[in-house]
Amino acid sequence: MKLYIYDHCPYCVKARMIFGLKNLPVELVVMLNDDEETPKRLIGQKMAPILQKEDGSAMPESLDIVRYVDKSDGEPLLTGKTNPAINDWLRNVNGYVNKLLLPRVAEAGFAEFATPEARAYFKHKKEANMGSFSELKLHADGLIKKISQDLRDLDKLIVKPNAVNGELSLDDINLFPLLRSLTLVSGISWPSRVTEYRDNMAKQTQVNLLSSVAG
Ligand SMILES: N[C@@H](CCC(=O)N[C@@H](CS)C(=O)NCC(=O)O)C(=O)O
Repeated sequence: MKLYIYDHCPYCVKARMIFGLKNLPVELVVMLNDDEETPKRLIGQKMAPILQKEDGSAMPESLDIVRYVDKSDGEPLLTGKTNPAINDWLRNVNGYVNKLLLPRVAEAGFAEFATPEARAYFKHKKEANMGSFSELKLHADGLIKKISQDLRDLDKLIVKPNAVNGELSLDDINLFPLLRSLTLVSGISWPSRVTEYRDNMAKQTQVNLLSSVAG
């Protein structure tokens, strides 16, 4: 199967995680960020991730892909209970974290930005929604303090390094992509259990962290 992604995209990381966790082969195709033709041909809109199955049919929506792949061998892995506190934590952090992340993403060495046009497309589209990146960057120090405090709260919720609630669940699929994105940002203080969880999940899911991609 082929998985069409952007490397920076947290939804794409969700889909990548399930292949890695199950150790199933998948061909990753990183689209250029300004390539509208490929996703429109596959699913009728410009959106990633997209799973192309062996029969050629294409499936959008990260969590649909996760469920489909997890069930594909009759031995689902994501059988653990979710914890509403993880969902609440993510909802709070997702309310502000893009202000910190998107200006960094726009400057980092991701394959979807291999041409200047692809990088400019991303910046233009996101700035239209979020305001100018140079303005957002002025708030970086405050946002780094805020996320560092929120990570301290998360530390208390981590049950095991190999599964946030002790047994793999959708909470892991939702939480790890955000932690991976945060590794783009230097200066964050990472509490020990969150660090151990982040590093262990990167290994288990075979999805790289981003410390070396930062621009
Ligand atoms: N509900 C979708 C959301 C996916 C999504 O928002 N993907 C973003 C990239 S992070 C996207 O493709 N946006 C269109 C664009 O980048 O032009 C999912 O879970 O798969």
